[in-house]
Amino acid sequence: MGFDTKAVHTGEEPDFVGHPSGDVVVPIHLSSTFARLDVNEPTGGYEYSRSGNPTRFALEKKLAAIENAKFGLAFSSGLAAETTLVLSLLKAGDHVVAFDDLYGGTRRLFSQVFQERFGIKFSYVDARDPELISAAIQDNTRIIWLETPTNPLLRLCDISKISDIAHKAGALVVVDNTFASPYFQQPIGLGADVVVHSTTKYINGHSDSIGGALITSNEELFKALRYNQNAAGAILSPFDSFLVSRGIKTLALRMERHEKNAIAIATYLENNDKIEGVYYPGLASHPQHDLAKRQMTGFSGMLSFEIKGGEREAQKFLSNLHLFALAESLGGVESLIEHPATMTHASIPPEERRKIGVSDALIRISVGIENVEDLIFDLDQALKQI
Ligand code: P1T
Repeated sequence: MGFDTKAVHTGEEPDFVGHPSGDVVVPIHLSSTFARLDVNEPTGGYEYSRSGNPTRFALEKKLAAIENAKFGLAFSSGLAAETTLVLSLLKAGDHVVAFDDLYGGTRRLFSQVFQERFGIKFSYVDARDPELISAAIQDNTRIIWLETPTNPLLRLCDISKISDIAHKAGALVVVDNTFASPYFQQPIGLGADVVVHSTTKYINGHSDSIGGALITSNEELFKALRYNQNAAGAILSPFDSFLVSRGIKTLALRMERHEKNAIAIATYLENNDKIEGVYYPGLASHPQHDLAKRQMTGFSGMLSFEIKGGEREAQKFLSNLHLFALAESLGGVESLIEHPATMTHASIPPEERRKIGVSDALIRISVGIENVEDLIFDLDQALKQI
């Protein structure tokens, strides 16, 4: 079945037995608990909505289907999904090798919470070079944690190559697939063990729900994740589960438009003399363009660039915009723009940021699905004023 067909139908097949009304959209089951006829057995298969809820389960089935995997789990945020994954797989003394360019909140969770307070160790390496991953692996390395493309520098890493290295060393591979979305990249098929999503972004796509997901085809792993999802309790609500299911139905259409607009904007920026460098995997000038073509089926709608000058010019440019909202987050239908050094990545110490390459002149755009001429007009008038 094609991606777009699964996105519309999976998890929401009309069920004339369970719901004789024949709903073509999964109902929002708000009940926090479920009555039973017999003390020994939950009659309808559900007990309590933290452990299982029909609306959430429908979404979880859809999430697995669109990643071409077996099992999906939905959480109350991307970071809640990440926390549950760490709780499920790691203990004090374990070691993780992570891409050095990660969402700032992920690095904060790793460094400030799990390393400082729970004794789990993290090494950050430039995963563009798989040799650096090999070199960082220790006897106690349990996870290789990747984002590709990365937030905010749009760097890529080779999922299959790194999966081979990790599996030989007995480590699992986690890929945060938020920036590509399952429409353009499916890491499980490339060898990854678990996919992480902030469903807040492309998957929901309308900037009106915070959520996260874990997806795997490994049954043993799934059971551990399901156990800890219930034990720790950071589940997605029934109403948000409905919203995310609805969002997924248009994911294929939205991603096509996000990409088309992003290519046009990246090309415009690359030819503007007030811009120093444009980071977008769809540009032939991107150093990993070939890997992007091999590993992804499209380049998505995220890009970043350096404005000539520095923080002052960046801030002036941002305040000149009318159509782009100056806001954190990404992946919604509306275009957003932000300054990573003071916004999404402010929690990373400045010297660490500089080491990775997140400069004070860096600006990140989440290209929406508006008319691209309007978007370029807005960027152009804002650049002309600095
Ligand atoms: O915000 P939340 O749903 O908890 O997801 C965290 C998260 C995880 N992974 C990636 C790649 C992300 O980009 C995020 C959230 N990022 C932003 C809010 C942002 O503006 O970059």
